[in-house]
Amino acid sequence: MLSTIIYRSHISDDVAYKTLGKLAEQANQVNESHSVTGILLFNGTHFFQVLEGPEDAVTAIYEEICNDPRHHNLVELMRDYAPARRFGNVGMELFDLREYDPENVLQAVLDKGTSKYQLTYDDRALQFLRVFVDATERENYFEIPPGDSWEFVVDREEALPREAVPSATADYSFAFQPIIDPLSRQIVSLEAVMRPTSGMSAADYLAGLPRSERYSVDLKSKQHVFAMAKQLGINGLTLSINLLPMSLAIVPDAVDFLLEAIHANGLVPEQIVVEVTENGTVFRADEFEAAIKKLKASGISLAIDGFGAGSAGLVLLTQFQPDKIKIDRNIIADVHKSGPKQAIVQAILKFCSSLQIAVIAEGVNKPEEWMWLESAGICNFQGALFAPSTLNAFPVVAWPEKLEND
Ligand code: FMN
Repeated sequence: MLSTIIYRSHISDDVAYKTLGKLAEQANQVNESHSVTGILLFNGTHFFQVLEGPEDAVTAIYEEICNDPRHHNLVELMRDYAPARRFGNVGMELFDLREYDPENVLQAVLDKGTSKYQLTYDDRALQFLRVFVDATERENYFEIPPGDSWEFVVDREEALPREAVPSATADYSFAFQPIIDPLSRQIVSLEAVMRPTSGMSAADYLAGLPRSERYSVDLKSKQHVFAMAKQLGINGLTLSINLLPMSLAIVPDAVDFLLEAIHANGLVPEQIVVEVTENGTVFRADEFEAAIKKLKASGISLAIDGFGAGSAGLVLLTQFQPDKIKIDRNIIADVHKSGPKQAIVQAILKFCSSLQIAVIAEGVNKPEEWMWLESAGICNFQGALFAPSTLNAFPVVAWPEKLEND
């Protein structure tokens, strides 16, 4: 199958420009022997490359390129399939954009680098080329240092052993994981996630219960969370709990039940955040909306969990706006390497800024993910990079510290 990959990257500091000609010469031979087209643009700091050809060959060459130390911060912009070649000339053509008149550079690339095969004006690959040549996306290139330029260090005081509390019930207990602001070293909130004793996920456990019990079990489990939070001594810290949207919509007086349990454990509604997923909010929309109104009127905050993974995300946002959005972990994973993920995060940040909604990145596991997201403007993070979720106990946080030699 004919495949096209486009990426951009940053040249490494120790690479002399004059060696690029040799690089292109060697690549030309490899590409030619595999019927691959490589168009490489260089603007003095960044590379931009189009690779097109048989999928296996393109993938194999691209893997080598990804591991090449001569560049870093490689971001994949496009991976697409086509019925016919867009770029006719196989081999490798290097364009140092600084040697061209900006007015004519795109035409020069097209004249030399392609045989104008199937290249229509609105072709996505051509648009990417155009954007790189015009440098219109340059403010979105966040250059991040290597992952090992930070160390993640447990605060000695926080590392003091924290007492685990007894499990909530025989069927399930709760794991706690903080949401933190790493640079100001603050725990923003503590999230409690149901952990069934059987080892299955909370979603599967609840889905396995008869419908008549599912939502009341979900709601009543929060009574245990509030009791555990009190035992753990969360004091004034914000506590995030998860609820199925339907538990709010169809259990009679669900909000009153929550409020009673909150007060009974010495907590206040203002320190509670209810996280709901997008899935399921579209059913029983009227009841759900009524429960949300009551929830908000009581002082409890609302967050959308796993934003971007469900089915109703943007429509939901037109109907009511939560206080917080947690961007789904699948969007966060390897965001520093993916152009589509970066574009989505930036769009989320833009509309959340217009709507005054706080943004949290969940499932942050790598320093590079955190650094890219921090550069994009996110301040609140949750993930194993900082603190694992901890059963029946207050988790210990490892705070990032910049290593001095970087
Ligand atoms: N190698 C290719 O075979 N084809 C290419 O199109 C290609 N483009 C490259 C673009 C850049 C910006 C860089 C830094 C390297 C490129 N290379 C390309 C070189 C590969 O990364 C790698 O060095 C090459 O596949 C030879 O690997 P080897 O020395 O391990 O055999």
